[in-house]
Amino acid sequence: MSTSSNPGSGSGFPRVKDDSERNDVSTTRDAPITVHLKTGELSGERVKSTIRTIGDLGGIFRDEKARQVFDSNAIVYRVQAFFPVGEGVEGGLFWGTTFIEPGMVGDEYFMTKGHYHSNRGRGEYYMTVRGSGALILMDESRRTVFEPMHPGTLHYIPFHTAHRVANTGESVLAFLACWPSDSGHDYESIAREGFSARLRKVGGIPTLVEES
Ligand code: M6P
Ligand code: ZN
Repeated sequence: MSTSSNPGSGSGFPRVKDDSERNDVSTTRDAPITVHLKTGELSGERVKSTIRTIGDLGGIFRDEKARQVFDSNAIVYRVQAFFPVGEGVEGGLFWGTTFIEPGMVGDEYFMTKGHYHSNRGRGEYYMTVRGSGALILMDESRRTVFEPMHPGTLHYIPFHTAHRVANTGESVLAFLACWPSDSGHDYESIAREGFSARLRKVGGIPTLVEES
């Protein structure tokens, strides 16, 4: 099989033409992505970043007054991701790292918004690289459990399962993720119904407390 070199690749790596249509073997060869295994940091010109601040997380934490005490620009987490195909394309895979700052809102740990996949029949992998935390999983019968996260722990998120991560440690929690490109994010169901339990610090220990 020919491995034709990309024209115009004189200096460094050429830009891919159209990320959303791309489906060939040169996707990462032309524009490599690297993962720094100690920190989780992704690098490469096609890495996209998103930041979630305290101001973006209204309605997520139990203690809304405690959330409002923070500067609304304070960063709770950021996500770096690589989307080799367009969002919603069937058959592709996305890759990302999420970095959650240490902190508490009331007795709840800084955490991600959490979501179901819009396409409920899609699973996901998470793998922790730095810090400590908890992956909170809720199935569609609203049974909620959590898995402790430490460097090296691998977490399989079954399909039909809402997922959210809390940083229970005193340093940044970083985890890698891989999910299908046609998963989508359903935040609305979480906004409407929440998780059936919250991970709260009780007597110094992360504890799942059922919502009353
Ligand atoms: C992981 C993946 C992403 C997700 C991110 C933050 O990197 O699951 O799809 O966006 O965590 O989680 P959330 O979207 O719930 O804020
Ligand atoms: Zn997901």
